Amino acid sequence: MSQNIKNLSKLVRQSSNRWLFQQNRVQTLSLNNSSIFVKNAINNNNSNKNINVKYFSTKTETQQDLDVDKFDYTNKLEPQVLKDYIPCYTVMDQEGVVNPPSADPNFGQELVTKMYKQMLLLNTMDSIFYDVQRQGRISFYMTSFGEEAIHIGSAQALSMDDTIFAQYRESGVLMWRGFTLDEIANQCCSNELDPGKGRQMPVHFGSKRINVQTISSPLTTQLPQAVGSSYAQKLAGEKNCTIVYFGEGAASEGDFHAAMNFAATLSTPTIFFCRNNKWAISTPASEQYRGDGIAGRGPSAYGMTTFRVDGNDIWAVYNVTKMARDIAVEKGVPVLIEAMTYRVSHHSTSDDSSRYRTTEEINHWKEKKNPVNRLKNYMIRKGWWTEELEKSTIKESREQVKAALQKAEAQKKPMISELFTDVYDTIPNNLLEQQKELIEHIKLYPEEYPIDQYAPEK
Ligand SMILES: Cc1ncc(C[n+]2csc(CCOP(=O)(O)OP(=O)(O)O)c2C)c(N)n1
Ligand SMILES: [Mg+2]
Repeated sequence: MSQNIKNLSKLVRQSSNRWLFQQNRVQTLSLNNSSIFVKNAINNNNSNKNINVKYFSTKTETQQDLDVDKFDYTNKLEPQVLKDYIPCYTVMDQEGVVNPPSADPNFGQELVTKMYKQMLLLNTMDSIFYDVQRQGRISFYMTSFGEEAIHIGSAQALSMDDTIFAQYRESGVLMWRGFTLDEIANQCCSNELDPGKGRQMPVHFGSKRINVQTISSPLTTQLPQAVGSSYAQKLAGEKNCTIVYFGEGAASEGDFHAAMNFAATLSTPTIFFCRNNKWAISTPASEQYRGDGIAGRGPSAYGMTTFRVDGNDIWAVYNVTKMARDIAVEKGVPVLIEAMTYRVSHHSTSDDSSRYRTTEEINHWKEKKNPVNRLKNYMIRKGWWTEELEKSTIKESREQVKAALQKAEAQKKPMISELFTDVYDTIPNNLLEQQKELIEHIKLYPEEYPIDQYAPEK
């Protein structure tokens, strides 16, 4: 089939690791299944015959597609309103029964037990770190109570080569990828083993080893970045995608719309994963949007493949994320997921949610829609779990978390001079002067500063 192609992209290799990206307009090329064959050299007059040139399409359009008026015309004057809401996909009830049974991913006992234990470990860690913050031992903390199924279900559906951009309430995703309790404790305690050298607030994790970009607090900045990351994956011909997690509150930022439109028009393999937990600090979701929530923006506004899923059902989250990943990677297009859930905890240690919502509301979600209990009931039905196992696992988790915390608290803080490093490749003179001044000042008044808590200067 011969098609008109617009926006054919050309990657020109400038040197071994430098690529120049250019746009070309071409007339014809042939399509064979999903492969695109460019007819000979498109730029026949390209004088740089010897440079390595890769061609691929960012967009194919049939003649029909070029007609932007896809709607019907009508002579009836009537206001149009939203008619259909996107349904919420769910397969496992609170008793752990999967319907239809074919929707059960049917993982073995070992893997499901690992998933469940990970949820318990996340809960245990959150409880201990929350208390530790209240005792003033760390400066800040955010828990993930109520969103455990989103973390483990979605993370299990991804490949380690898929890049992750997180917002901040996704610790379980990192843990599932192998981010250790020691790494978490070192970051939260801002000690010298923290790769960020204590410059970020607690829970702003990141790790190259597990392919998770460092979290940054300004909301929604990670969405356009994730589109760039997935576009780069596509240009490099990788069979991977980038997933970006964000809250329904973050989706009110302009960056959400810019990112969605870039992803849609550039056809990038991005998974936009919205955790709709009904609250953005004290602002309820009902004050964030009108219409059909976040999912409703996908198909109509951005022409994007979209799912709405029960975020408290781990198998539904897994199935949806797996399908989203297949679509993103195989078709090279973005997918939007809106996972419906509830933020059971306070927003962070700086928040008291009893000021703006009722205990009844929280208890409803804790008791009637609890994602951890749902998986527990599934396991009990299979004969894989007992109350004794539950008790011993929680006890073990507490010991692991406490041990990691004790070790992290015993570490020194990063060297004071590190305050000035890593922003510039070469530290500019004005910063060097300030660094010298600070070190001299501390030497002059040692009794005024707890310098023994910091790693000695090298
Ligand atoms: C640009 C920007 N504006 C405001 C804030 C302050 N802030 C931090 S978290 C938050 C609420 C975000 O809610 P949501 O995206 O729903 O995520 P959730 O906390 O519910 O997981 C706000 C307003 C910020 N960090 N960045
Ligand atoms: Mg929220």
